[in-house]
Amino acid sequence: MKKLIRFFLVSALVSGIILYAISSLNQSEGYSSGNTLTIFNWGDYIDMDLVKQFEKETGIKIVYETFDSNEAMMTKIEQGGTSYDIAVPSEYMIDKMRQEDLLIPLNHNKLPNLKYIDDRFMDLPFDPNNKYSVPYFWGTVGITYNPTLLPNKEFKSWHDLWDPDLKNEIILIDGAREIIGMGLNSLGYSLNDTDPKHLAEAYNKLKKLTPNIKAIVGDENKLLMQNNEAAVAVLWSGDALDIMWENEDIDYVIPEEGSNLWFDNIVIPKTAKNVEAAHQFINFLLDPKIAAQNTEYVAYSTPNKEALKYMDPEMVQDERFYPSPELTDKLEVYENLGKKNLSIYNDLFLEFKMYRK
Ligand code: N2P
Repeated sequence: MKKLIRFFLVSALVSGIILYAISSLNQSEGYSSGNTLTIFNWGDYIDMDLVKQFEKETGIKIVYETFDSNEAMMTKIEQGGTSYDIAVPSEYMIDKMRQEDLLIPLNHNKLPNLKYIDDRFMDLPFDPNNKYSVPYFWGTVGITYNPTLLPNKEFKSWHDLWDPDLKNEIILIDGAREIIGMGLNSLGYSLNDTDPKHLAEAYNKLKKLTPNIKAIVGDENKLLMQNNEAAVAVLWSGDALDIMWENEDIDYVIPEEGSNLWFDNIVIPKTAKNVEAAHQFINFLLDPKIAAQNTEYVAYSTPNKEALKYMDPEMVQDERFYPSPELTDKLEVYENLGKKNLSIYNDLFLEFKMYRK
């Protein structure tokens, strides 16, 4: 009996020592369960090597999830479920989130690298003084096309998409603001227009585009264009550049009637559980060399002016992706149109997608 007790005592001691050793090992690597950072970002929107580098440098474990539209992101955040420490909405959604009290004010003292952001991207109307958000990437919406597949076509205006020769050739990005906005812009209206008559006109105009539409998709648009499966796509500038890196025939234009200029910023949602690590991660991404590496991977335009110095000059000097302030001044930024109007846009877009089927 004594032997048995001794055996149990010794084995309890030994397993205690082993458990202690494992847990202190974990802590020295920083992988204690409390030190996790949960990130919610657009698809294809970070160099994953940087995520690994951050984990290694800090011992913080990153849980990474993606979304493909502001609306999808917002629905998930409102549902609760997962507590995200970081999210990356666009400007109109940031405005909405801050009005709905869904964001935590940032501690700028913990973000010394914020000084590297170009003033042009700071203190914008959707977030005065950057109380809640830090610039991540920016860009435009435009037309990507493959002149090799369409030798005699020119793309200058939104109207060019309605050309009957483009039957089943066009890919549209799966975004309500983008596509309803394009319909409005093509009629000479603002992409923030909320006049029901104008919206109905835009909807009818989009319906007429249906025969030319091959697909309405998210990130898959890139593969379809790269593999010459579609000749034209309406998409965000950085996706266009990414496509062009793989298929040099392709070009990108911002239509002459006007288009959208957007800003994606990083925020800390109210549900965050690791606000400290969120600040650490944001400051890490703002580091000029890190931002340069991220930009050269993601292909979108960086607001980090110091990062531009570390990047391929060809990329930075390309006016299609770094349009001058004179051009961007002519583009429109999405406004937060309010709950009612935003749902009208979403409903119209859904109806349009149903109509196509
Ligand atoms: C990246 C999506 C970019 C988001 N795949 C444009 N707001």
